Amino acid sequence: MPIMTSDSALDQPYVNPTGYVGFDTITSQIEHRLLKKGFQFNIMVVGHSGLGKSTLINTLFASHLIDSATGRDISKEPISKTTEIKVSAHSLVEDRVRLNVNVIDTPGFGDQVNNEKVCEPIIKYIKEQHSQYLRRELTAQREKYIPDTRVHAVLYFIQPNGKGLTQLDISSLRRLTEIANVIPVIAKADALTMDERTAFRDIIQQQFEHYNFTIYPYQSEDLTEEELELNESIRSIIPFAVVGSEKEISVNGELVRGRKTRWGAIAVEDINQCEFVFLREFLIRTHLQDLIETTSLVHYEGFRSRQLIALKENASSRASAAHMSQTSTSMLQR
Ligand SMILES: Nc1nc2c(ncn2[C@@H]2O[C@H](COP(=O)(O)OP(=O)(O)OP(=O)(O)O)[C@@H](O)[C@H]2O)c(=O)[nH]1
Ligand SMILES: [Mg+2]
Repeated sequence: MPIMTSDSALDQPYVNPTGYVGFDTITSQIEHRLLKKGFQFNIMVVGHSGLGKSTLINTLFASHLIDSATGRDISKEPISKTTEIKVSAHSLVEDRVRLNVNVIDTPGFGDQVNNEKVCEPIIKYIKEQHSQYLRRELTAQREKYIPDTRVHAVLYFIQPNGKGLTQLDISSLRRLTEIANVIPVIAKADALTMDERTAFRDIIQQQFEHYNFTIYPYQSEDLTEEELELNESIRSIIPFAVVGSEKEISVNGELVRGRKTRWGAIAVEDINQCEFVFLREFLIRTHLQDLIETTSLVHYEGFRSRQLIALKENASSRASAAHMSQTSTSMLQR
């Protein structure tokens, strides 16, 4: 009997069961399983030094994630300079949903003696997570749940210099966009006026196009009309102009997360003052699952197939070398 492919299954006319079968509960079964397991989301911050990378991560999750491992109440202390790649694991719960977040904080560029190599450890870290996953996947007794440490999103911080990307940005973005979902942001946007931000965004977008960087979210044929529209509007405001703050300030007698600037107070969550809320919605509310899936289906898959092809080629060249030496030995013996 021929096996029905999914395409031909889709072409079949609908069949209405005569009695209740019960598979309409499948969505709640999936939901139950996912809720039990929780979600794993790994986010990395990268960019020049002192751009507010550590601060923004803490603003994003509305808690003092970085440095929280020490267990001290440090929410009132300033964040210290990041000097090495530091991973901190957190479990956040909202309603019934558990979100496990790994934050990978990286040292800012510009402090190292050899700046050309500054991105190297970051690239190595991302690749290493892929190769660890692959190793665990290839063991004979594969684990039921392989812990996922693959980097799902790289928040890339751009200096608000009004001019454009630096050479270091260009070389780093070129490599990062090839192996991970990169989401660029204009850091410390309070340093620019609204008009300056728009002009700066245009320059950056042109540079992305010029250098052919594939910035997340990607074009895909599998998306619905609605998703395509959403992605289009997101692309138009990338890079998000953001402001981060760990402190609360008083705005109209109300305490809100924000900063005092020379132009007055900026409330981080005010959509008229910066795009922090859009970034958070995009990362956590609309694209969290897609970031996780894309990492697995695009970036990891690419890594996996390259590795396996290399392995196969290696094995076959070893086999042919062995065959050749065997043949020459037998010829010599003749
Ligand atoms: N004006 C302004 N200052 C900010 C903003 N975000 C953070 N800062 C300040 O910038 C300084 C550096 O912030 P960090 O979060 O440590 O920056 P970083 O990018 O992690 O720095 P490195 O770890 O050294 O690379 C701190 O004094 C922050 O308070 C922002 O959006 N606007
Ligand atoms: Mg830092």
